[in-house]
Amino acid sequence: MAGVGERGGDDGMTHMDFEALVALLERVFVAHGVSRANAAILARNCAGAERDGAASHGLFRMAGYVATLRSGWVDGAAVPVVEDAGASFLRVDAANGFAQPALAAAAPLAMERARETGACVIAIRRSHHFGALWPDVEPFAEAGLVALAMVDSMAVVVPEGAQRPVYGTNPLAFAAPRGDGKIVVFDQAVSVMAHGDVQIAAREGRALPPGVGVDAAGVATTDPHAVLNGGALLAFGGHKGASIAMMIEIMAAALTGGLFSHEVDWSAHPGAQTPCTGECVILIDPARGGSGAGFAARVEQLVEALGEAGQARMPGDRRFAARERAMREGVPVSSEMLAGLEGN
Ligand code: NDP
Ligand code: PYC
Repeated sequence: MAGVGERGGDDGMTHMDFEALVALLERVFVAHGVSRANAAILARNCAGAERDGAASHGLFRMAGYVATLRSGWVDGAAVPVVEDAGASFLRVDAANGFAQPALAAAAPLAMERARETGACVIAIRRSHHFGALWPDVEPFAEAGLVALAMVDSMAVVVPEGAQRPVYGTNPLAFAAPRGDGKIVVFDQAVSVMAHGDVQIAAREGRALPPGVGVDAAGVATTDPHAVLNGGALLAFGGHKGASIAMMIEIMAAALTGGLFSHEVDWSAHPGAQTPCTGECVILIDPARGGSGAGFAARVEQLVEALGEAGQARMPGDRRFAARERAMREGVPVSSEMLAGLEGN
């Protein structure tokens, strides 16, 4: 039976009020040892991905969070420590906790510093990131700043010409203000497909499109199981994407003091799925640039030019449309998923 804030449908889906979904996920996190403060951040992040139709990092991930917490690999109650490393540089020790609470701890001071000095680097180490990256940049752009975020993950991407995976699926997200209080935003893995989407394809018995990955012998395959069991993903754009993967390893790990994707070793923690690596976020105050207060208008001009040239869809458009629909009609959640979450 549908509970408070829920509406059952004929299709076996319950349309949940977003805040009710956040509250449910918070309860799951807290039940598995996450502090209330951290649970509030992680629950909003995961529910937000589901609301936005970003299935690879939505509710599907809850089982992985729970298994990881049970394994003792991550500290859900970690208290991040923000260290002042210079006028435009904050270091954050996430203390083997999740990256999002570490970013939240640094964000107010980082925004202040970006406005005071023109920019601020947030270098987070010893952090677990298991979510979508756009929530780490969107709020900054909504506040008028340009934001770039990078995370390394676990070695599942084979470098161009190499024999084994070294890079993570390393997402890169960017957001900037445009006219009318809107923002431009993109968020993409460096692999042709996110590892989460390969897992979903495997679970649903779907083949992968050609060009996504290789099997354990390095031979191209469309079998998601072959990619997941000893195979590897390819970087988008061949050597060009691989170089971006390398940059993200350097920025998110070497610069922050976190681990490279290939250094993640969770073998002593069966069930662990959240890579403990690092995250680098760079904030820029666009008012310091040559367009000054006209920056957002300049971005809008670019968006208009893209539209006039025939680009019908901007990155973020699909998610924003899904978000609007879900806020109006509720977030669709399958009965099976809902039962699992309610049973913790
Ligand atoms: P997608 O390939 O689905 O999308 C990448 C970006 O391209 C999005 O901004 C998307 O916008 C945009 N886009 C897609 N199609 C078009 C189009 N036709 N025209 C214009 N723009 C388009 O994302 P990925 O599979 O690469 O990544 C999925 C998620 O996985 C991301 O949120 C990422 O952060 C997360 N991830 C997290 C990792 C971690 O370590 N925490 C590791 C790897 C991935 P829109 O969103 O509106 O569709
Ligand atoms: O989907 O590639 C992925 C991923 C890795 C870590 C979290 N998500």
